[in-house]
Amino acid sequence: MNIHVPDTRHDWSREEVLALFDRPFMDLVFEAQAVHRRYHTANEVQLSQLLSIKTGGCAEDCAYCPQAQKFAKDTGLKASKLMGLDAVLSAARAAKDAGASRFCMGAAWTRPKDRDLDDIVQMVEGVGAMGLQTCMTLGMLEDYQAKRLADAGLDYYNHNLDSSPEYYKEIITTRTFEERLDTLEHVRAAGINVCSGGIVGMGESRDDRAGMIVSLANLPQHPQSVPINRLVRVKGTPLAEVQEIDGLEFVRTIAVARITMPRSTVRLSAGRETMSDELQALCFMAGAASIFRGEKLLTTPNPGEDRDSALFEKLGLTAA
Ligand code: SAM
Ligand code: DTB
Ligand code: SF4
Repeated sequence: MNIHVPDTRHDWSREEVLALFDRPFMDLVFEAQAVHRRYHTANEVQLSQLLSIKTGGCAEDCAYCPQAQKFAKDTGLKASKLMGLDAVLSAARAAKDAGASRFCMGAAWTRPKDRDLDDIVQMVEGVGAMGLQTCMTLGMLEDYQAKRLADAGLDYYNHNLDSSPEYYKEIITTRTFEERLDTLEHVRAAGINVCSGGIVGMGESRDDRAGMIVSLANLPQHPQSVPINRLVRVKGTPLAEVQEIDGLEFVRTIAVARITMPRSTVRLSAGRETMSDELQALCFMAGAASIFRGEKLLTTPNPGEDRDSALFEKLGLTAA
């Protein structure tokens, strides 16, 4: 089947997106790479670095997440308080020296308290002053909180839809899909770039993966950044033993995100630690153009500098 993909649409049906998923693999990946080259620089991959500025002890019950307090006795993850400004700035400086262009700070909160935002604003200003792009992921945001972050110069806010509206309910019971959409609306209205994607490999169906992409692609504006995470199965979380998603199905998900949101940067996010070079190469072929660098994501391992520079060298990729 040949689907004509015009510039930027916001009226995708689940059937259409499923039809993309159903295409012969080579056709799908070829088209994804063609779309990629129309709007983005070929062979260039943007490097972000994560820092968990407040780890664990979270009141939400996201079944994938090692930071939920509910699973702490099984994961053994220790909660910590919000990091101090100096420690955050020195981590950011090290990330910049190592080649990152964006610094993403994550907190295991349902939502930030207003008094936390005073500290957060200083972090945004300090990291931004180093010439790094700034990203925060702090949970749900009210409109006035988003405006404060925008005034501080925050470049991106990450808040994932995580799955389809239906499967979301199987994964998180403490807050709703609609609340997620409200936060994205507040971020967008404040003029901050939206970073929103999801996780695949949580036991969802292809229909759910299509539903997640439809929800992202039919937002009033496509998120500027779309992270596609492959579940990191953490011992002690309810999803620790779930069947791992087939690698080629993961590549298909990246390709479909690429085609449906042509101007967005699709990010090959969590899950690279257990991926072969070949699987990552297919993800780049399918239009992924951003990764997290460094040895750690928020709490789980990531490939690290040596493996990544060897991979970039082998593939002729350049870091941006
Ligand atoms: N607490 C905030 C929130 O949930 O919005 C921000 C931090 S939270 C850890 C950020 C995102 O990390 C989640 O939305 C989820 O998509 C991703 N994530 C968490 N645990 C993961 C895992 N085990 N594998 C893959 N992605 C994960
Ligand atoms: C996103 O989509 N993936 C990143 C970032 N946004 C915050 C987080 C991945 C977390 C993986 C599990 C961990 O290291 O705790
Ligand atoms: Fe808390 Fe975020 Fe983890 Fe959910 S994903 S448990 S909100 S830290």
